Amino acid sequence: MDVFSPFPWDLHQQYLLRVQNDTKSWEYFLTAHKRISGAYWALTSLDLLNSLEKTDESAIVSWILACQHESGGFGGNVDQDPNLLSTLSAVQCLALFHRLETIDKEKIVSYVANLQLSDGSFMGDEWGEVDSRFTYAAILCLSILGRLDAIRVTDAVRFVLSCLNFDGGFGCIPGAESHSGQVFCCVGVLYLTDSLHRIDQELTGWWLAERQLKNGGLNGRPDKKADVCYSWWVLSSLAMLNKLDWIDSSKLIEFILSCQDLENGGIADYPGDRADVFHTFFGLAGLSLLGCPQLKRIHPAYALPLEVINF
Ligand code: GRG
Ligand code: ZN
Repeated sequence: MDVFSPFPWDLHQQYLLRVQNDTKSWEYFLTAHKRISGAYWALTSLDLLNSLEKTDESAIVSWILACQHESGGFGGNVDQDPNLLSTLSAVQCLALFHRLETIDKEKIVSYVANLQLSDGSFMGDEWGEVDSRFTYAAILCLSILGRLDAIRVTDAVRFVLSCLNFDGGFGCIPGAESHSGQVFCCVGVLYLTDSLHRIDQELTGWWLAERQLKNGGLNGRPDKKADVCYSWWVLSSLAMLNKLDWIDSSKLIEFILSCQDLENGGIADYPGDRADVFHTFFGLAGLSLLGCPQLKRIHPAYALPLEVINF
């Protein structure tokens, strides 16, 4: 029997195209300030479904370019201040459309490099919040642009290692509780900088594998409930550590499939809840890492289809 069944990829494609164009919905209004990240989740999902050509590439690219500021950074929408996470999303979207060659990369590089602090960490924007998420965003952005040499990589790695906890997980800053989202960011930085040998990969692998619950789903930290987004944050971390087989993949596949809306398309955070674009991406990306034949393969650290990263 096909373990990836039922998987109505055409319904998921229609769902993603529909929500992109539904400018009157409440969700559209609520997410207006970070639309560029929403665009990244939706466009990457469509690309995984082999359907990127169904989008209006020139309109989307023009809008992305209109979100860029003089500093080189991108805002979450045309009227928003620049920040590192939106800048990463913009670069990822441009990479999906193979449009990186048409922009001024050096401006983006200088925006990112200017956000690095003396301890190696990165601020999310000019206001100064520090979080290991921002180190990942900076390192990935510069990896995609081929300009890791523009920052102090050794210091960035040292900061990430200072976020490592005794349990093998990572937090958002030194001393903060381990959380799967942060583990993804920190393992991602170590992977992209060839530094995974600096941690006890078995211990981190154990912390990640223990996120699987009886229902097959994964949680974000101990004693929390399973949620489809961790099929990305946890599973991609295990993939970077080469330990995907440390969890029961058929049970996870079953959990993700049980979160699908089989009538209208899309994937929810847990069974019976309402589908949204983010969890649709996390579900599809998880299924891609698990080898679903109807999806393109995704890269666990770049969070883009493998064929986009043509090094
Ligand atoms: C390109 C894939 C990609 C990411 C960009 C935004 C980002 C970089 C990383 C975010 C990593 C992160 C911290 C993810 C966790 C998000 C999440 C589901 C937080 C929920 O935390 P709680 O405490 O939920 O509300 P739990 O499940 O712990 O109860
Ligand atoms: Zn979630």
